[in-house]
Order: sequence, then C-alpha cells, then structure tokens
Amino acid sequence: MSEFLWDDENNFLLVARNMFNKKDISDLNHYILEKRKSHQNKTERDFEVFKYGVAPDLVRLDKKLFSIWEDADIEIIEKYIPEYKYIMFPPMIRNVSKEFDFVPWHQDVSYVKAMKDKIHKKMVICFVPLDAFPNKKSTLQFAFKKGQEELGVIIRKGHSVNVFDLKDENKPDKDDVISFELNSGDALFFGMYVPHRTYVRDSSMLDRNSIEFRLTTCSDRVRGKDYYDIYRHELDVHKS
Ligand SMILES: O=C(O)CCC(=O)C(=O)O
Repeated sequence: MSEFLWDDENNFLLVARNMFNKKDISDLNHYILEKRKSHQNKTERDFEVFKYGVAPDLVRLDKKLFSIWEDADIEIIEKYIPEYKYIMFPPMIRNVSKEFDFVPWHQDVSYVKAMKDKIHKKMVICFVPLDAFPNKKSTLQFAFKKGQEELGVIIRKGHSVNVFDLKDENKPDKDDVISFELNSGDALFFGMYVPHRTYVRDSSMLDRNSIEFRLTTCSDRVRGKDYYDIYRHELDVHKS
C-alpha cells in the first residue's frame, strides 16, 4: 500500500509502491556499477564526483540513467504531484559504504539555496533504492510534521558534498522520526522542507546503492539547464 503524508508541496512524504519495474532497476544498478568500475582507475576526484553523481560532465545527458522511467507507473505522481514533470540534471547516484557517506539531518532546500542564481523555486525529491533487497541496506529516515518550514542549517566542515546539516536545536527527537520498509521497485517522494538523513540500522546494511532524482515543474525550469521529461521520455536539452 502506498502511504501519503501531506502538509503542502514542500512538506510531504509519499511512499510509491511498485512504481518501477524490478528488472529495469536491476539493469540500472548493473550499469552504474560497471560505470563506477571504469571510473575507479581515474583520479580520486573523478571517482568521487561520479560516486556522488555531482559531476555534470560525467553523467550529463546519459539517457540510460533515466531508463527506469520509461516503464514507470507514474499514476501516483499524476494523482498527488501532477505538476512535477521534469527531472533535473544530474541525478544523484549514491553508494553508501562507509561512515563518511552518511548524510546527517538536513532539508534539501539548503541545496537549492546554495545554487544562488540558478534556483528551482519548486522541487520534489524522488529516492529510488537500486539493490535487489533494499530492506537489507541502509535507507532514508524522515521527520514529518505539519508546518516544517526552513530550519537553520550549518555547513559541515571537511566534506565536499552533502555539506548541510541541521542546527542541533532543529534536529528531530527520536520519537518523531519515520522510515519505511522498501522493496525493489518502490520509491520515496518528499518535499524540500522534509528533514531526512541516512539511516543505517546496523553495520551489515552498508554498501547501499540508490539514485535520487529531483523533479521540478514546467514553469520552474531554469533557462540554460537540461531536464528529462517523465511524460514524454525525452531529454529536454538546453541548446546554447
Ligand atoms: O543517500 C542518503 O543516504 C542520503 C542522501 C540525501 O539525503 C540527499 O542527497 O539529500
């Protein structure tokens, strides 16, 4: 059963069950693992940027990274967040294998603000686990309550990616947090004010593979940026 917690479009949590085809998920996982191996021989920085999916030059315009959307059941998007049709570049590829990879409590609105002049005013996040048995791996944990607007952030020192961390006074109490048992093909959608973090129940859950897509609306696209259209299955590439 899908679950849906809603306050507004910046503060919601949606568990989309069986949204993606399991075989497509497995194929994408293999593709990413192979691609990662081929970057292992490159410089450490090249490898790290690939691993975090933050290098537009390495993952930009790779349509294969969007392949799971071709047969996706997007009815749930049409029902709850129909405006969100465009995936931003690049998708965020994650392999969580050591403590350094754990992301502490934060809201994704911090990343948006960090883009300064290239702000997407509207954005929702879609987290997709890529392992065959996501329940045996780390996942995301959320804090959801009504009226969660922007909470203060601090910048984590010594990290080059995922640098934002909520201030101590804004970190959720342990009774207010929620996580979900996910199967291959399931996805989590959430708004940019929802505090979330990496959740590792025990150390046998390391080595998780996942991909995160960030979706925006037609009118919130930014001139000069590229997108993948989830309805037409096309790259909407900026031509300069
Ligand atoms: O993949 C994770 O464990 C956390 C990622 C995350 O929270 C983010 O990219 O905003």
